[in-house]
Amino acid sequence: MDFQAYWDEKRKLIDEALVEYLPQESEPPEIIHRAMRSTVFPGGKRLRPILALAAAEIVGSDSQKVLPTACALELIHTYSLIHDDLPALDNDDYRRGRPSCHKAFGEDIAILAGDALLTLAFGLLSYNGQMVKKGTVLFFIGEIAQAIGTQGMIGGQVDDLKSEEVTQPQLESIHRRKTGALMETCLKAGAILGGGSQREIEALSHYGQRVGLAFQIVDDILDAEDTKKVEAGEKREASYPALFGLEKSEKKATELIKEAKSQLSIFGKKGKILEEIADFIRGRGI
Ligand code: GRG
Repeated sequence: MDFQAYWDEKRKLIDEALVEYLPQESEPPEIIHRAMRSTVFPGGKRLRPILALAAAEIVGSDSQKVLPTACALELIHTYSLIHDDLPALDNDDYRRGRPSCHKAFGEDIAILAGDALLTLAFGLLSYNGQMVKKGTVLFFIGEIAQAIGTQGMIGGQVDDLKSEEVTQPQLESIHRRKTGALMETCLKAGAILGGGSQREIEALSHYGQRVGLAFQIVDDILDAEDTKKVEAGEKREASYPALFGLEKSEKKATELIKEAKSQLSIFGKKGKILEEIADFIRGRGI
């Protein structure tokens, strides 16, 4: 199966499951359910849940087994976007070409919609206990809480907000926590819940760390090249291009992708899809 067909198939699987998992818009209180659904759908690339499904498959598991968890990871990602767009944080009026959640529903509902998606995600993680051994699910819930809490995504975001000048190690630490930790956890989700060996879990986790950091560096590069943002004087200090320039940033992203792909050698030919996903992250297609 070619890469685009693989992506489309997984995206469909994830979207159909999300339709089921999210409360209906007609269910009271309607406004919050509308706000949740209108941010989750039509949605973005669905990269994080696809990483989870691909990791499950590479360790020989049926991807259906990790579907609720993969969807939970997408809901967590969506919550972070809603909150990040708020006036108190990044103050973005648009998300994926449409009014951001607080622009469409008001700040009060946007805050609550983000909270509700996060809460629903933890419910889904525990629901996965029907398909996977409960001890494994409990262990993974701990992993995800760690990845998105103050030692992970939230901590990285706090340091990004509060730091004025950063050194390379500080910047790398911000990126690894803010963006990389959730992405690494997506790989671990597939590997752990899919029943991978310790060696496989470690390889996928190392792959996740590298693609996670590369993803954020590519995002920094795209931001720095965005003429509208440059003209508006929107320069992010805590970014690779601000610290190293575009050329070095491009080189670093390419190196990380190469390193990520080398982690897949233990899987032989089965590693092809994750190799292609790594290239996709570098090139940001789809
Ligand atoms: C506010 C709780 C909270 C956390 C903030 C991850 C994060 C930390 C905020 C999200 C906003 C942001 C700029 C993150 C950087 C990573 C990034 C570019 C996310 C967008 O991910 P894509 O491109 O989005 O995968 P789609 O639209 O495809 O889902």
